[in-house]
Amino acid sequence: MPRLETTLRLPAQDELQQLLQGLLQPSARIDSKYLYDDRGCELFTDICRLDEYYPTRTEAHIFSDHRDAIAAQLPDTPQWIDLGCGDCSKTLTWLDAVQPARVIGVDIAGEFLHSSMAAVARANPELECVGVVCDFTQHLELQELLAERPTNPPVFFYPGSSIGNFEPRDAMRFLRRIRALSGEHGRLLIGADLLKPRAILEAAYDDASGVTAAFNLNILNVVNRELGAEFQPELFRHQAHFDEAHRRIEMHLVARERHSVRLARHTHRYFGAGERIVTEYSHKYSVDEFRALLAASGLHCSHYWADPQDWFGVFLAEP
Ligand code: AVJ
Repeated sequence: MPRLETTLRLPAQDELQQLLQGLLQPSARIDSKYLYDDRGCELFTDICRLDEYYPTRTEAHIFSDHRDAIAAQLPDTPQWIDLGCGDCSKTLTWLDAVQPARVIGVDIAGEFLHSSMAAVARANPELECVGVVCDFTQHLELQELLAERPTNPPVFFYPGSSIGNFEPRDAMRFLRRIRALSGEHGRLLIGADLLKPRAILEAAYDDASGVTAAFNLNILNVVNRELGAEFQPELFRHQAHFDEAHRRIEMHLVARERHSVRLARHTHRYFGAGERIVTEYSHKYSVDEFRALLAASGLHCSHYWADPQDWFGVFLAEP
């Protein structure tokens, strides 16, 4: 059986305080991590299969077209760290080419992580598998674990353009953390969604069949559960728009009519008609901008791969 380490008790009291504080700001916010409860993970899987949602499919093509060339640039028998591994399906496609000494799956969803690591271990009896449960966007505490195998450099695998969820300053903080854990021979293999015409971007985040709308609205059910709040999802509608100035898709929930929501004991918030809650940013980069972000984080981009349309970029970076 794989090892499972839990470095976070969730949901911690201070996280719930943060959630509440975000909802009480003049411009209300819910952290996008609350999108991913069980139902949210299911809906996100559905999103990845939508015609309009190109990132997952495009990245998968880049990976399968260049798998051996990418693997050839990685250190031998690395420790493969899948950040936000989910069901570990992306990692499974790399095992043959990379031959890692062990796989470390990191995710915030503990039970899910345990069963997916168990499945990886079952299919690869020789492979050492470790699951680490934590909110790695806040606390990536892997130094002790990595130090158990000092001769196997880490390869951090961060696909899917999840980096786009961070605002650039936080992205840099996170990448610096990865750099600090990399040692001399560590590498980062990361996927980033690239700038493209607004219509394509907006359709990807507001699909015709309404899956993304359901995904966004589901966050209110999560908040209701976590906080004991009383949001009525039907009083909000999904909106996604590309903010040119910040170069990001913003997902909002827009109040359909004025109403007041109980958030917690003795705490209500009034929403005017048209007032918004920001639920997710998804930043888009040019290749040069993303290289610059890596550089500002102390990481040098040594190789880069893209699809023929330049819609999505895969970057390999080293300290
Ligand atoms: C998983 C964060 C990369 O930003 O494209 C998909 C999440 N939100 N549709 C993204 C998402 C709405 C996705 N990431």
